[in-house]
Amino acid sequence: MLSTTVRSFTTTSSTLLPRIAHSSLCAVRNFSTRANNTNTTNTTRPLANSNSLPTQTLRTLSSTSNKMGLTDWASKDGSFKRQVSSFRDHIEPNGKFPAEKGRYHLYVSYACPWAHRTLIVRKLKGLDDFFDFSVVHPHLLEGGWHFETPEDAAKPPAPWSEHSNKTFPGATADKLYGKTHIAELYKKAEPEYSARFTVPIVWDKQTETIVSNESSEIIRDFNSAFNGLLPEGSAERELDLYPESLRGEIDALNEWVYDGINNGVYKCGFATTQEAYDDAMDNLIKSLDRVEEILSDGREFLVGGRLTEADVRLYTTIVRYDPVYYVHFKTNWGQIRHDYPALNRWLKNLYWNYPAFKDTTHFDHIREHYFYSHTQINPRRIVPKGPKLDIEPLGAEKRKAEDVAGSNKAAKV
Ligand SMILES: N[C@@H](CCC(=O)N[C@@H](CS)C(=O)NCC(=O)O)C(=O)O
Repeated sequence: MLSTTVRSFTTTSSTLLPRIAHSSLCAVRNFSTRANNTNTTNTTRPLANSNSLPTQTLRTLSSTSNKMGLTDWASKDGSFKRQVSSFRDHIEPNGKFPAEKGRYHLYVSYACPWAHRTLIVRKLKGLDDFFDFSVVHPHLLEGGWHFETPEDAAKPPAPWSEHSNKTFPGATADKLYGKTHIAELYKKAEPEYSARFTVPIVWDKQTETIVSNESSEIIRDFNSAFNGLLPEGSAERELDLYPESLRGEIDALNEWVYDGINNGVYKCGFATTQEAYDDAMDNLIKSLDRVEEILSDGREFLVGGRLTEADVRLYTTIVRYDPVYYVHFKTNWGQIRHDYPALNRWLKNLYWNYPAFKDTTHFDHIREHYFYSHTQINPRRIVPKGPKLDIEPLGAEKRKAEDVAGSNKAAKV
């Protein structure tokens, strides 16, 4: 099933933060500018949305970050600045962290769009048997992301009826150590670590440390590092989400999609001044229009007539857009399903036709996380009911067209 799925990606088809301490804001601001603009950087190893600062410098970037509250995400001018990731090593065939079956573990939140990227690529590349993953509870509370206890996780899943900070269907214990919080893993890896405790994390079981907490780089490692261990000729081994010939185009697209859309929705939602919100919204609207224009020729994938990381990176934001961002982050210029027909078609195709996308998309975690966790935006923690459909079924446009035709006919009679 997966093989067929993966194979069809490669055929050409055109038919179709951060709790940043105020004292460290300056440093972060400088770093973020560079981090957000480096998608096009290509040296010997392609860098993805990363910067070239030494890992150690990045890791000790802020000495007081986590003493700040969950809501201290905006800078003094009211705009949101995402923290630069600190752990920037790579899994690579003959590197410090070689590709080996069973050696690594992935820590994710099903709610988080950055972690979601890693789950999609893990599935697409057929890496399920290569490493397992642990899933945090969707409520991001004062102590950061937390796990179910091993005792709770061992119980049969209870029907979920209320907001429970202890258990949630699909959340797991920390499968490696039974720790209660993601923060403990950061401290284990680097006792001096004092920036935010983010997911995703790739953990090396052998040296008991974090390999990387930067999703854009993790997905590139997953894309290529294990190829030599995958069956020769298999669709998963052949699948290349970052092909050499398309790198320039993918990097260029990633750069404005990251700034305007992926991080753009957060900039809208976490803005604390009208001006910062307006700027972020203008950029978001412009960027969504630009994607809509690209997809309006009916293409199935963003770049090169094949599935690439550009689709993966855009998908994890767009699939959250109508259910969450439109309301919670006030990105209400338009809804994907009603106002961006080409983007909606592209989204539905990935979700419904490719299990790696659908099976890793957990709307219950997504909704519960954002509305419950961000009390600076939603102080009463009320989780809205809608929309009626998290995502429209395939063929909805066709049915809508028929409905329109029907009502036109009725009007004439
Ligand atoms: N640069 C990181 C960003 C990851 C990130 O910001 N993750 C958020 C969840 S969506 C997080 O873990 N936040 C926890 C916190 O800031 O305390 C990546 O792309 O991997």
